[in-house]
Parts: sequence; structure tokens; C-alpha cells
Amino acid sequence: MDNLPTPSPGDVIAVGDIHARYDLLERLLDHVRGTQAVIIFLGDIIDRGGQDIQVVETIRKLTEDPESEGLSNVFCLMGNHEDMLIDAMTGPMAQTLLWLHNGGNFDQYDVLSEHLEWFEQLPIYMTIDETLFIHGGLVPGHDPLELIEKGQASKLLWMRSPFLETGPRFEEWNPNLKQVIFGHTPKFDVGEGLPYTIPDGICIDSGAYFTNVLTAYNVTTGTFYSYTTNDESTAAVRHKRTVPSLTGSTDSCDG
Ligand SMILES: [Mn+2]
Repeated sequence: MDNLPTPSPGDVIAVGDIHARYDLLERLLDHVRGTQAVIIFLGDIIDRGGQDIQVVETIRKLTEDPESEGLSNVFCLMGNHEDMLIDAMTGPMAQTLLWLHNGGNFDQYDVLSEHLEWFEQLPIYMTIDETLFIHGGLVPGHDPLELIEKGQASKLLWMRSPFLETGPRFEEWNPNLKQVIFGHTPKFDVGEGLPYTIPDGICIDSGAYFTNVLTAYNVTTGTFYSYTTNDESTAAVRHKRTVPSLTGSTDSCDG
């Protein structure tokens, strides 16, 4: 952890998909604890990794009492996996099967259900200054509020094409926004555990649940942090243009 620069008070740090990897969440917390940074989890905190309860209870407590870990504010956005879990708990049996098919942890279903109301209030997206944060992506050229008001939020949570190819097209609906930070679609053809850019956007989902690398991005300083299960956690200052661009193949896991 010595080789990671310490964030400054008020720095805004987005965190990619954790997918129930409490061991990697702990690495992040060891780094940011006591710094008074602002933390934004980009959703998909549950499923696949096995440590759902520890992750949910820790992140929920952080959002409700950030000062307990010396953070100035903590937000958690909704991912498609949280959305599936809500449907599994409130919808027909087919929704439960969909959640299980996507890595849902049935052993922890009862404890997770105690957090249903917390999951239900998670925001779909947020903005800070010229940056928009969201789990999956945007419909290019459209304000996400339009879709949310039409009851189509899940489209944003599952978004891949055409957003990954074209970017958000902010100039068509909000020229004050300049970049979108999102998760959901790790790309293994650009290098395992690496973030990548799209037009006006950066994806920081590094597939933590099987690459063993959790990625965060300090938006204020332009620094990426990679947390690993050994002592090789690293930081790299990479301006957008030097992050590998998404080209060609859109092969990926199913989110
Ligand atoms: Mn996802």
C-alpha cells in the first residue's frame, strides 16, 4: 500500500464493480480511510464473489456514516445486479432464477433481504461538476432522467451498445458535462484488469471477481488505483488518451 499516493480531502474517487469481493474492498478502505475523500461505488457490489453480506453491510454503513471511516461522503449507485436482486425479492419466481443465473448467492438471500429498502433507494446516476457517474452507460444523446421517468432505468443499468462505441454525446443534451465514469463491461482484450476509454468516458470495471484486481479512479487528480490481493496494489496517473481505447471486439462477460 506504500506505493499508493494518499488522496487529499475532497478528492472524488469512483470505484468499479466489486462483485462481493470483500477482500478487495478492504484494500480500498485501507487506502482511503481517514483521507476525507468522497467515494462513489458504481454498483454491482453483490453477486459472484461470495462475500456479499460483508460487502453490503460495509458499504451501507459507509453511505450512512462516512465519518466512521474518515471519509467526507460515500455514495453507492445501483447496478444491474442490485436491480436483479430487488426483482428477485419482489417479483415472480422467474426473476429469482434470473438473479441466481447471474451469480446470485442464495445462501445469503435471507440476510440480503434485510437490506431490500436500502437497495431500492440506490440512485441510478449522479453528477459532480462536469462528470457523470453511472453503472452501465447512457443512451447516446439522451438525458438519463428521460429514461428513468419512462420507467426504463434498467436500460441504463445494462447498457453496452451503442454507448460503448459512440459515448454519451453530451453535446446533444447537456454540454456542461464532459465525461462519464462507468463500470459493468470489463474488456479483457485490452489487458486484464485495465480501465479503458470510450468517447468522453472511462470504464473502470476490471472484472474484480475473477481478475483479482479492483480498479478505482480519482477523478480530481486523474489517477487510477489498482487494488490486488497481494502487495502489488499500484497507482498510475494516466490521462485519458493514454488509457487503452476500446477497439474491435466487444467480447465480455455478461456483466
Ligand atoms: Mn453490471
